[in-house]
Amino acid sequence: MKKLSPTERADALKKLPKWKPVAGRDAITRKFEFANFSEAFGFMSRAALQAEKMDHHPEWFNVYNKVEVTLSTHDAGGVTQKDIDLAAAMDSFAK
Ligand code: HBI
Repeated sequence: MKKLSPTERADALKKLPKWKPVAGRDAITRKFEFANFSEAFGFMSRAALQAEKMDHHPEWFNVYNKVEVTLSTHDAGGVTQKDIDLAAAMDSFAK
C-alpha cells in the first residue's frame, strides 16, 4: 500500500467531509456521536468486523456514546486507499 500524495488525499477527503487531517501526523480523524452506548458499541462491532475483513484496523477511543477514530496505515507511515475505504465504510455504518 502506497501513501496517498497530498493531492490524492485532498481529493479522496472531498467525499468524506466529516473526516479531518490530524495535525502533525499523516492520519485522518472523525468523531462519531450516537444516542447511547448501545448504538456506539453496535457501530464499533460492525466496524471491527469490517476492519478484520480488510486486515486494516482503526485507532479509536470510546466513552459512552462517543467514538473518536483515527486512521493511518502504519506499514506505509501515512494515509493510504485502505484508510479512505475504511472511513467510507464507517460513515455508512453510522447512518
Ligand atoms: N492496521 N491501521 C493499520 N495499519 C497497518 O499498517 C496495519 C493494520 N492492520 C494489520 C496490519 N497492518 C498487518 O498487515 C501488519 O501489521 C502485519
